[in-house]
Amino acid sequence: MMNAKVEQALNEQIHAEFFSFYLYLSVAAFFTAQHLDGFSHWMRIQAQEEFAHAMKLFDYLNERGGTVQLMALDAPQREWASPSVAVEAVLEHERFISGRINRLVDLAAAENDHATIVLMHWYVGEQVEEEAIADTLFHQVKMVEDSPHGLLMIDRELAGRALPAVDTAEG
Ligand code: OFO
Repeated sequence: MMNAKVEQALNEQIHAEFFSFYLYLSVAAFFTAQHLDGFSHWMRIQAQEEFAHAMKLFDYLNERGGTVQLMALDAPQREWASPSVAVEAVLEHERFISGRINRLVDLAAAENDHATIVLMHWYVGEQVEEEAIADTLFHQVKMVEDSPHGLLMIDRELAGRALPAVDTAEG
């Protein structure tokens, strides 16, 4: 039987992960419109990872006997002033999500929900990795911002990103 407060918070986190999915798809569409197909490819993979994060929580709630309650998604932003501003938005969003995850760990601890603490530790580690990757990409894009040649080099590199095996199993 799930703790009601934790159940509600997990449903809100499912919503946040699906919004991340939606936002990153929007960033991918922006990059496609800019003819930066490598950046777009990279963001599509990022979006798929967010979808997997949502589904991992979805499966966990079901396994614990909780009720999944999906909520409406707002339309994400569609335009950014430049590639670096778009990547910075991704970095800021990852930081925002990390804050949410940390608060979820705090809540699970306060409610003595050990299973949820263990699950959320996986998300804590994932956020460290995602913030670091977004931070590196942001700084690299800033470095070459005024050089189309540099931007195209990064674009080619990003085009080679393969979809990592994301563990969507609970726990
Ligand atoms: Fe869901 O991992 Fe980042 O936001």
